[in-house]
Amino acid sequence: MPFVDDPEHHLAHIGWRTPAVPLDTAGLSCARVVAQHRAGYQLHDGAASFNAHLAARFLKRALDPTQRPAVGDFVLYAPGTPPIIERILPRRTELRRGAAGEGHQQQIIATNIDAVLVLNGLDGDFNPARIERYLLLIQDMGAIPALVLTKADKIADAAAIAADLQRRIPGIAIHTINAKSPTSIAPLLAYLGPGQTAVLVGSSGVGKSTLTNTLLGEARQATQTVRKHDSRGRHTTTHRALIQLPSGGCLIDTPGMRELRLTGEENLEQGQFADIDELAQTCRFGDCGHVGEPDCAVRAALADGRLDAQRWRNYLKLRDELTAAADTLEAQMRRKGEARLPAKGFGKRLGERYTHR
Ligand SMILES: Nc1nc2c(ncn2[C@@H]2O[C@H](COP(=O)(O)OP(=O)(O)OP(=O)(O)O)[C@@H](O)[C@H]2O)c(=O)[nH]1
Ligand SMILES: [Mg+2]
Ligand SMILES: [Zn+2]
Repeated sequence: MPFVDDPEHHLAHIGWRTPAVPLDTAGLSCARVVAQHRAGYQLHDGAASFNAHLAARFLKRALDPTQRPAVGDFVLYAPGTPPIIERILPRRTELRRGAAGEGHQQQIIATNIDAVLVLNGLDGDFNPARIERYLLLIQDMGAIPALVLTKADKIADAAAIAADLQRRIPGIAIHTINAKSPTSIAPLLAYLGPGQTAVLVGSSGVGKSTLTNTLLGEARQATQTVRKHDSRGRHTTTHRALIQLPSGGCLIDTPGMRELRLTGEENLEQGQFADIDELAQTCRFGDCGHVGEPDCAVRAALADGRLDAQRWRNYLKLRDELTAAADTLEAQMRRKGEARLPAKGFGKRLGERYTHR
């Protein structure tokens, strides 16, 4: 970590946690990326926000987009008109998703975050399979995942739905809220103390910006009603924005994601699906396909209700998708001549493990 001169401790107000040590940063200053839009980058140094441009090397077309500055990054910039972003400081954490298209495989959603709050609406948006997909993506990134069920004020049995869901995703905190009510959202402040950064993710219309505004205590982010017939949002938020909260924490509001692709580095053997993997290992045949073989532990668990049928179907779907994504990622790295395994170190073994489909 390079040393950063922050005599006034301003950076602490924008989520900087390493003790600032005055030393040579070769005429560069430090700030955090708080927004990125068509017009360029917006930085904040804890005292004020300002626009900045990227140094030429970040603009090379061949550059992997994950190596460009992203919202949440601490960067070193050369002061001037305009300020020029020269370097990205090492990221504490990164939230990535798979990217559509041929070229590059992954996309950064946010960096240097401590908690990922996954929002799901208790209206027509409610979707446990999508929640499991989000949790899989977050699993090994080093931030705490938590689930936020919004619009609890719109239905009668919110607590029962949350309890059901908790059985499906044990070990993950679930908060059931009305995003418009300051008292209702108070438990979320636990993720947003001084120095902490949390990111809000979820489909359009779930209430990410509504929650942001309630945490802020003012209507800064635009919000819009959802479509009546299917509860879908209207893609109101168009770029990611890091916002300082009165609680001392930082919150990143994001645009609703249309599609949530796996990166290819996720791990189905550990985490929320570990029980299924364990179960499958007790089938009589080591290569059991779980489709009618004798002494199949998975079929037995499905039959007596120990394994939820919808959860099993989602597992199979995610497994197939993960196999394909891992293959693509591996091929891409081979093409680029990169010998290293993906960050989470999973791609190689995946093909071997899940060949029996
Ligand atoms: N009753 C109720 N309405 C909510 C709640 N949360 C959000 N809403 C409403 O849902 C609509 C969509 O909320 P937004 O905050 O714009 O949703 P978003 O997740 O930011 O959507 P995008 O920016 O499009 O991704 C608005 O009309 C909000 O008032 C809630 O907990 N209860
Ligand atoms: Mg929004
Ligand atoms: Zn089996």
